[in-house]
Amino acid sequence: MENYTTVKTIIEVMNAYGVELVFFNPGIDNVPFLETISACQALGKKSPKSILCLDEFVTMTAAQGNWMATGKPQVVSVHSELGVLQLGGSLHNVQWGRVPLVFFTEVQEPLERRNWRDEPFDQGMMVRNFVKWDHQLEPGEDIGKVFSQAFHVATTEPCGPVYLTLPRGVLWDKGKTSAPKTYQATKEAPPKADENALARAAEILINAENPLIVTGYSGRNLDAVASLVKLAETLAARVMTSDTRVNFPNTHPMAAYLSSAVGFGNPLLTQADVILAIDYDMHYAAPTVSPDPGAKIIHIDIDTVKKGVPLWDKKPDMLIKADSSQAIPALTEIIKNKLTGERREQLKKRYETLAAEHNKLNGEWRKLAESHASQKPITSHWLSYCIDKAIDDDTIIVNQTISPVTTVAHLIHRSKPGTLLSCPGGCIGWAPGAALGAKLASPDKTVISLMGDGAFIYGCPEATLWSANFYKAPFLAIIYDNQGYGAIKELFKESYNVDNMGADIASPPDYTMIARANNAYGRMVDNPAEVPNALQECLDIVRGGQTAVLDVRLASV
Ligand SMILES: Cc1ncc(C[n+]2csc(CCOP(=O)(O)OP(=O)(O)O)c2C)c(N)n1
Repeated sequence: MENYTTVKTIIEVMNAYGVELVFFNPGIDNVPFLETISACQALGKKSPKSILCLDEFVTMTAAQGNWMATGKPQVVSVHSELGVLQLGGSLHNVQWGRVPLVFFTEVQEPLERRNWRDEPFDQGMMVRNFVKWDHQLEPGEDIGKVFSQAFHVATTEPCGPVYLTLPRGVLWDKGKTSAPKTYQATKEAPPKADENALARAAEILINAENPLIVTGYSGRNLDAVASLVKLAETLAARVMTSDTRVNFPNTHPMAAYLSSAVGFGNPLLTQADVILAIDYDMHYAAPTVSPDPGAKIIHIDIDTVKKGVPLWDKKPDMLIKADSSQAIPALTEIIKNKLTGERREQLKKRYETLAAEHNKLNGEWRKLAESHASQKPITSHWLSYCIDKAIDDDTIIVNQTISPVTTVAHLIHRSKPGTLLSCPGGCIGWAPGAALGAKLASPDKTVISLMGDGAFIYGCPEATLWSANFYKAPFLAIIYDNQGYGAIKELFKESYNVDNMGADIASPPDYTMIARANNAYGRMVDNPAEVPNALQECLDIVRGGQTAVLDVRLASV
């Protein structure tokens, strides 16, 4: 084992922060690092395990999936300038996902390289819009301190990616072995909500006639799911959850359902008199639905600055910076103590009305899906309904469906914390890589990724399936195959009433052959009657240790 002293220090810091995997794609610069962790593994020394991904997009996407399933900080190692460029939109996704992740490369040498304005080449600039911190190691700087600081920044809420660049000489350093230093993770206590602010929020919420709780990523703390259930039950308030996580079980009577007849728009948002937003971002492509101008907005978030994404373009009436897993139970306690007997009775009635509405809408969605049982081509309703029937409560759904997203959200039921992971960012191609990362984290669970045909191709299927096979991390990929970029076509139709803008994946590739070429099982179905059996067959194969791709041909949109 070569004695790369810098690399050994980096590994010590990773061990201190509990890093278990390094998702990598190699170049000459990360050879000492990869060589050292391989040697550590061979010698039974503590170090993260390396996972080779054949495309950089997959490294970072798998790290995101792995973090969402484990909560552990992540490391990505790619090749210099070119590796970083190839990360592409996966970096946008980890930024939106607030993933505690450190990635590092060699700085492109020679260091004298200049741009056209004769300024020194600035490698960190490539990613500066997407990271919490980037830093180029200066001569004489203590590498252990720099890496410790990188992890501290990345893992402090609101978490996010950090990029370090190291001159080649530093990475290849074989200095004298000094006594090994030990490092300790520094952890800041997350902010606690101000009690007076919570008391004021409680008052507003108790008096609301039509409150709506909107949540985005509170379910990253698994305990926050049960406490949000208690809050919703105490207040008799509906909860509209993003699909990023199980923030709130969509099986619960207070889970906000929309009518299947509603197209664009969201009446719940426009009708609410008080909105309690918890850990919520406006999505980059948020629909143009706004709350009632008179509605009061209370916003509890770990990230109150939001880097220029104000909620519905409106300043909240109350903004409370807090760790929601602490703030939600504290708020519930205050509400419980403030509720009069009379108000309790009124809320009980409201609860019954809302629960009846939830059950009615749930029934309508199911009936609609059942009515498609023999409809050809297969509909996304029937497919989602069949998936719901085929999975157990512990199955992890990794979802990046685009045009059928509302159908998936209403028909695939998730109640256990941690059993739904979706992409908070906008870069397509996330589901296969994230499923790989989630399966590596949860070898005992069934992992199913859902995506469109466009997303499957963006997701570097060969690279992802190769790693899934090599590292024995089998998952099922289900393609909602509408033979095109459905969402874009729908937008075009809506805006310009044009039916075909040329965004069809006409004469689609045979996705089952892509699967087979990578030692995965592949099956295509176009008959609705075959969907339940095909799902069962693929699940049996995945549980038997082989990745499977199920291409479900839907109507082209
Ligand atoms: C990397 C990237 N390129 C382009 C887009 C723009 N875009 C948004 S939705 C979409 C269509 C996705 O197609 P598919 O995954 O098949 O889902 P569908 O819309 O058909 O449901 C595209 C191209 C994007 N978000 N990310």
